[in-house]
Amino acid sequence: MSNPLARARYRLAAHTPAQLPPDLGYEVAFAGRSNAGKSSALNAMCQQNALARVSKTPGRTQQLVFFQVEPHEDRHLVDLPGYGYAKVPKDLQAHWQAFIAGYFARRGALRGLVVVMDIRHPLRDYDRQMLGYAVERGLPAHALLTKADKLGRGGSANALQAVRRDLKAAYGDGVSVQVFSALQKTGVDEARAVVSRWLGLAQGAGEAGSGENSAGTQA
Ligand SMILES: Nc1nc2c(ncn2[C@@H]2O[C@H](COP(=O)(O)OP(=O)(O)O)[C@@H](O)[C@H]2O)c(=O)[nH]1
Ligand SMILES: [Mg+2]
Repeated sequence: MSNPLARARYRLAAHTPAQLPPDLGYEVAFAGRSNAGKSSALNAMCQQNALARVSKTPGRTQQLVFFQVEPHEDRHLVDLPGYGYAKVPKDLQAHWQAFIAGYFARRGALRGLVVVMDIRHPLRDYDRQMLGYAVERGLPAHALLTKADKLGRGGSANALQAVRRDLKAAYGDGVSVQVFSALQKTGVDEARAVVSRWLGLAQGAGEAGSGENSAGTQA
């Protein structure tokens, strides 16, 4: 057993750089367009039903939500603001661009980025922008192609190959990718292993390499 992320809990939501927790320890950021399945992916990886719903207040989605991975005080999962339905005024958009760009450029604790994408609509502008921030900074990124249950096995495999090729051409070897389904729990162990490694948390004995859908990952 032993899921290193099982004891993640809500810590705070930051609307401005001044509200970020001290820049210490290790953190992994999660990005995704609205409705891509990011909250569901976080909950599946942490084996919790409502972790990522804590701060889900309509109209206040523009915040960086920090989940502390207990018992550690300095390991965090960071839920980045999504992009999509909400019509955001231009000046607020500019504020967010600057906040996120600055976070990626300067956050010392940031160890990696997970980009959650609907397997049927991967690599949209927002996804590429987030991947670009990580790669420019020299940070590793990992793409989850989620809702894989919506495609058959063959469809998922095709989508994975296409995205892998695209990522390789655009970003070289810095971005890995796997299929995922929060509904069917496909690829959860694999995603958790990547995030745990970036956080410096060992996967429990017997869990790493258990092989659930391990064919999907590119190292
Ligand atoms: N079929 C399927 N639906 C999913 C999956 N993950 C999320 N969803 C659904 O997609 C919608 C958006 O999910 P949510 O996690 O809130 O997305 P977020 O906006 O990116 O945080 C919800 O209706 C979820 O039930 C999945 O793996 N498979
Ligand atoms: Mg969400």
